[in-house]
Amino acid sequence: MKQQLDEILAQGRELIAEADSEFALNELKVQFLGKKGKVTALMKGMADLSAEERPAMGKVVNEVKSSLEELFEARFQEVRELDLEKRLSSERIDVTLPGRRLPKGSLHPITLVTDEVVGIFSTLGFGVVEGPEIENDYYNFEALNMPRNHPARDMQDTFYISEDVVLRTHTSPVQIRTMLKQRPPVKVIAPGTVYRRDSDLTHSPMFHQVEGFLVDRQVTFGDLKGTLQTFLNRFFGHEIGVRFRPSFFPFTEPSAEVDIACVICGGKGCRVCKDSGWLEILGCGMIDPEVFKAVGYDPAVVTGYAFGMGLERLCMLKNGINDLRLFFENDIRFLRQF
Ligand code: 2NM
Repeated sequence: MKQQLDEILAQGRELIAEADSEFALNELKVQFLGKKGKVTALMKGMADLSAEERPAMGKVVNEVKSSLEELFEARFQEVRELDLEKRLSSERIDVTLPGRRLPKGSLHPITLVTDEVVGIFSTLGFGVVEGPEIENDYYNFEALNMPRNHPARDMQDTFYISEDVVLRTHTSPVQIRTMLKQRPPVKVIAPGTVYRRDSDLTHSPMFHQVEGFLVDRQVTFGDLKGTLQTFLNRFFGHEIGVRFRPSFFPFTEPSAEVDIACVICGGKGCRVCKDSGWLEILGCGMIDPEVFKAVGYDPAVVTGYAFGMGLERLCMLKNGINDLRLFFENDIRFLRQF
């Protein structure tokens, strides 16, 4: 029996040294030390020994068993370390490699001019207000001196949601809401999206506007002219020719349309200005007393000016863009240039 044990130990020593994975070692451990293993079988055989032989033999069996256990434990340790080394060398990460860059987006050109226009008027002391794109008839039309049956609110131009609710056709209702909330002096601009039933090469049913107004005692048309000239000079980056032509809006009296000297030909005449040398760029006027009455301001005490401009046109002139549709197609090759 002693000889058998020595053989088992020698065999175990050899096989354990050869095993090169945790899996192989586990299998081997079952073969030697498991319930049906070689060592366990010999221990059971001790029952046949005489009482004198048994203690000495028991001691040898235990020694072999613990030797094997030690061998297994040591080899397990080695195999684990080998495994780790193998993984470290095959799965190595080069931390000095440059990272993968995320593609960077850019702001839409209309967003950029909106921010620029808002920025210029902010330095001139205007606050910025916003309001809903779905508006009550009252704020969009009635309070702006456009009673029912006024041609400007014809079904042709307005998206009606119900009899009394529309998609705002301009940002003026935001001005009305502001006047109803604040007492003069008030000096704000309202940038935003507006909607009109109009769709061709030069009209989109959804477009963008900035409107502004100032109400105080003794505001004059001269104040309006100075403010707009200053704005246009800053926006186009140089002193720019400006002319005011008489016009009509229901919410201003007197009213004017403002032209700038053509930024393409400098006033000589070209295709963009249709050989006139001038480009229409915004509308403006002195706020009509009827509007003041609607918001509870006393027209005998205060006066005010107001103006409005389309941002798509402003953006096209500034960037030499000749097709309105480019703003709404979201072609990445177009957008990337801003
Ligand atoms: C324009 C032209 C002229 C305008 C008027 C008002 C308000 F609410 F104060 F009466 N807001 N905007 C106005 C005046 C807008 O856009 C071409």
